[in-house]
Amino acid sequence: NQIEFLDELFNEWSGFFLKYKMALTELKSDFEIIDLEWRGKYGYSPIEHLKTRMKKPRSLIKKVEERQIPLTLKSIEESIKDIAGVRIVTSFIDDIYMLKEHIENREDIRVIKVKDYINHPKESGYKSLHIIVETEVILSNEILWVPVEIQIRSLSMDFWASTEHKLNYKYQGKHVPESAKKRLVDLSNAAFLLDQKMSDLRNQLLTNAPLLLDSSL
Ligand code: 0O2
Repeated sequence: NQIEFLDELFNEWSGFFLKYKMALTELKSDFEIIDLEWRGKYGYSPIEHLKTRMKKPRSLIKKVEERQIPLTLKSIEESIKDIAGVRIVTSFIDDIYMLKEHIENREDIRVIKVKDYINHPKESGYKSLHIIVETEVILSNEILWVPVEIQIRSLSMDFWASTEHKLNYKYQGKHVPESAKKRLVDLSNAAFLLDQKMSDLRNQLLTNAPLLLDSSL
């Protein structure tokens, strides 16, 4: 009957999302450990803050429709790699690439694809480094490698992206005026300039007085 069918469907979908939740728990703790290690050893961590998110079913279905993927768990699993997402925000641009290198060197993470929207920004002005990885999840009697999208960006790139997202949300389904699009690109460039100036200042301070790099930075 219908209740049993819905029950079964619900169990199947909850089971499907479980491994992604495990992967996020794993990665969050991995990066929190790195953060503790860096703060303890050097008084400074490249991680300003970190968030995890599971893709909302509505956004998942939208992507499935756009890409014309069959609505089966198997094909969704094979085609969509950002069901689980981690966003790491850093203070400086250099920290983004330092974290990338760290991720590439970890044995419990396999890098599948790197999308560098910092050196190659999107038309919207969006800047961020996206790394699609598979992370190791150890269960009681098996090991899973689960895909996760890690987005790494600076505070100012994050400020731009979240504000732009809110502004565009108001226009959902409607045409965003060209003048507004252009201003958003200009604002993205202005945010990037701030990043570059902060990096310059940091490098200058480090060259003149390396000890200034302390936890208050
Ligand atoms: P949500 O809510 O985060 O799930 P692909 O075909 O895989 O190469 P895809 O999957 O669109 O392309 O991946 P892409 O473009 O590398 O990254 C998509 C995600 O990056 C988005 O997630 C946003 O989080 C972010 N993003 C990309 N472009 C923009 C932009 O112009 N503005 C903002 N604010 N964020 C952007 P989703 O899937 O849209 O949503």
